[in-house]
Amino acid sequence: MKTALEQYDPQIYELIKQEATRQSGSIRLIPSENYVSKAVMQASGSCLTNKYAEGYPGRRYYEGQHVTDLIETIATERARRIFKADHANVQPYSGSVANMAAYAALIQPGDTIMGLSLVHGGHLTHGWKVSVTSRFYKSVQYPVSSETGRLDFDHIRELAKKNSPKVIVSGATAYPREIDFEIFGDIAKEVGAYHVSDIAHIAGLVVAGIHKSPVPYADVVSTTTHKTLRGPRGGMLLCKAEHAGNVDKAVFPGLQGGPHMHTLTAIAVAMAEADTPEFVAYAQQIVKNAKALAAKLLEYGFDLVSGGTDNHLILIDLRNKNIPGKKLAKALDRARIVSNYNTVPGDPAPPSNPSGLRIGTPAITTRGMKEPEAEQIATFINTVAENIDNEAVIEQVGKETLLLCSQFPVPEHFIKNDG
Ligand code: DSN
Repeated sequence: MKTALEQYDPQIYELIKQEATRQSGSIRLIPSENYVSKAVMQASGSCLTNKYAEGYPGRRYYEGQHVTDLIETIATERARRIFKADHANVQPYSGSVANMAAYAALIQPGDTIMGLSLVHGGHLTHGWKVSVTSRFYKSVQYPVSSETGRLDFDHIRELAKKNSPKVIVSGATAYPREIDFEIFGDIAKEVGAYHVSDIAHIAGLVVAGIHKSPVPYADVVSTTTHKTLRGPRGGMLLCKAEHAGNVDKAVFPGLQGGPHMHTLTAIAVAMAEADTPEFVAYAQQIVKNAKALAAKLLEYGFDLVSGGTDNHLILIDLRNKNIPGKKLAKALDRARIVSNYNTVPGDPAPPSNPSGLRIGTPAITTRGMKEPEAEQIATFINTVAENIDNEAVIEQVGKETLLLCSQFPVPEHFIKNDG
């Protein structure tokens, strides 16, 4: 029997099916992407999308909140429990809004924020020049060390003392090493700044206890819910009790109107999934897979920023291979391996055509792939890089990729892929 979507809008139905097929028939290495479970997908596609719920449980501006209040309370409690935080707000639409809300809760426009430079692995909203965060706030950006590719805390402390920021942001979107949030907390205290920690990428590793949590050392912790945490597309803030009121006000009514209740519902389900031994095993495997992939790439002579990885992510500096990041990303895509081109620290090339490639292992780990498959993927990447202008070889790798994918099915969806 045809689904309602298939009957009503065959064009969109067909496109969703094509995307489902693409997602199942490719090796997705974008480190911020994943596959949610069928349960999360069902909650996300539920009737909660029909409900407005401006405000917070027990304090709404619309009636009919018997269920929404319970769902938001459950989502919040689960988030608080797994992150061991005093307070959680699960309403941010995504990570960028969550970061804006964290700043709005703590400081005033015109104050100074200090975050990791985008071209060294930070996020746009950590004060990068094209982000409104650098218009609303004065922005100071810290780099990673040009020698080690790692955070240089002496330099960060020196910059903080010189610029007296009101907020120091820890966290990254393209940093392959574990971050010492305690030192960030110490530096922030030394200069009288608040510490905001953005753990969007590593939240799943933090919940699983693989990376140290910033919660004890940060005033506010911001995260997305869809990366290693493997929930729906959304954002979340965790904070100390003293900031709870300001954080809530910054999200609503400060930056947002009604929360997306279908997303909150799916976040609740994802937080329950994250509170299981299976999730811990998945998170451990993410890191094992990343390390295996990195080790094999090193064997093939790839230059990795910082020399390897402690987390889910690998940043390849392609300058020694003389291949632009974009060219390799596009060739890999033709071989059904999906990555993203990325700047590397000190990159002489522009962000639109940078020298690096960013890859990660959350999505392949969710499919059940382990170290042998991670090594196999490194071999695929090397074969494509070595034959970057040879379409026949790239096509052959694409066939092998498809075969590998067929052995590791993705979580089911209501619209099935074409195999
Ligand atoms: N969070 C970013 C990423 O890492 O892909 C996008 O904003």
